[in-house]
Amino acid sequence: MDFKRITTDKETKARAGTITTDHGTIETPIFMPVGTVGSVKGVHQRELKNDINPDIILGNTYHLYLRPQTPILEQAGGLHKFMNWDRNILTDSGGYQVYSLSANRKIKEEGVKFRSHIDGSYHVFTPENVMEVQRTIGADIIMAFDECTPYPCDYNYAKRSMHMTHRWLDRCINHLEKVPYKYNYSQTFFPIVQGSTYKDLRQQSAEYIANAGAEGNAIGGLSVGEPAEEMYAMTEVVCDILPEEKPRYLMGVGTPINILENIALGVDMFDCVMPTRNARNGMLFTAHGTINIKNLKWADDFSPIDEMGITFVDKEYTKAYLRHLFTVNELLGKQIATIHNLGFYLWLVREARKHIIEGDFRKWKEKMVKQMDNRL
Ligand code: PRF
Repeated sequence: MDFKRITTDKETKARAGTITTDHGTIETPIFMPVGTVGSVKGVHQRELKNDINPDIILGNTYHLYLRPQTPILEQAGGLHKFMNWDRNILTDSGGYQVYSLSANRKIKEEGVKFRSHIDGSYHVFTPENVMEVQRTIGADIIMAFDECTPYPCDYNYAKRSMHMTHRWLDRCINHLEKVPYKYNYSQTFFPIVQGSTYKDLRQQSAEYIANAGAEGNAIGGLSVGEPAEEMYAMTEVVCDILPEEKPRYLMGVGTPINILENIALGVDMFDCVMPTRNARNGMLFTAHGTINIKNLKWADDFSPIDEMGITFVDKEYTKAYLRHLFTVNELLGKQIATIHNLGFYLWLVREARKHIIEGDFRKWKEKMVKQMDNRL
């Protein structure tokens, strides 16, 4: 993997760059649509590519390990082939989903024992087996196995957990050396900073992670319910320590405003279920604020979904029609809203990149943050 910084903003810490892997070049900052179980929910790969056009999407080790399971992915020749996606994929390690979804999880030094949220069956994730599963899934970027602490989190728990995440990191790295790539392209490994909302722990963790010398680094444990100001404070502390010549990935963030604020702090990569999940509940993100398309006020609004939108749905359908689809619970409504929201998120990061390169990112960001903080 190769990361090139094209521009570093003079007024903020924002960067514009490119990440190149065997599956192509990713322009950063980037938002990665979430394709948890090997599909970006409700979106054809063809629409994803032609209309939304992200350079990279995200998959989840936890879900893919449970279904279709690794032997099927191996027979398919990896997730790219299985789902017919020839651009980049990043897989999360399960170090978050196992805590948020599974039942009866027991966290020990060895790993996490948990029960599947699907059928209650017992499983164990260790740093070692999670690396093997990620080799088999075959994403271009694979993540360390970590513990994402909840918010709020007692200081002593956060500290013990952070040290365990660091020991798990060493085990991930040792094991990866023993397990070769499965397919004819390489994989890049990203470790994850933890430390809850404690500045000293975040500093310690960022130093440990930076020392691991990986090709890119991630920030975990944020956007778990803490106030946005605390998240930004932690991102700032960590970005000051993580090497500037390597990409930084802030996991599971967030709202359009969160994304712009964190880009300003030096983050290059984001993922979040918000544009896809909220779309399925009728929430649309636009440059002028959020819309709840189910509201009565849209019933006779025959204007396009989003005059400024970049995807075909924005101009081909009206708000009144989309509201109707939600009212009668038609699948198509969720699909249209998902394409709109992902198109908007990708537009937002591309605009951010353009303004970083042009040198007026701070001013543009301030205007956008104000504008997007509305309910329409
Ligand atoms: N760890 C991992 N994945 C994650 C997170 C984390 O802390 C988060 C936190 N917002 C989202 N996804 N492995």
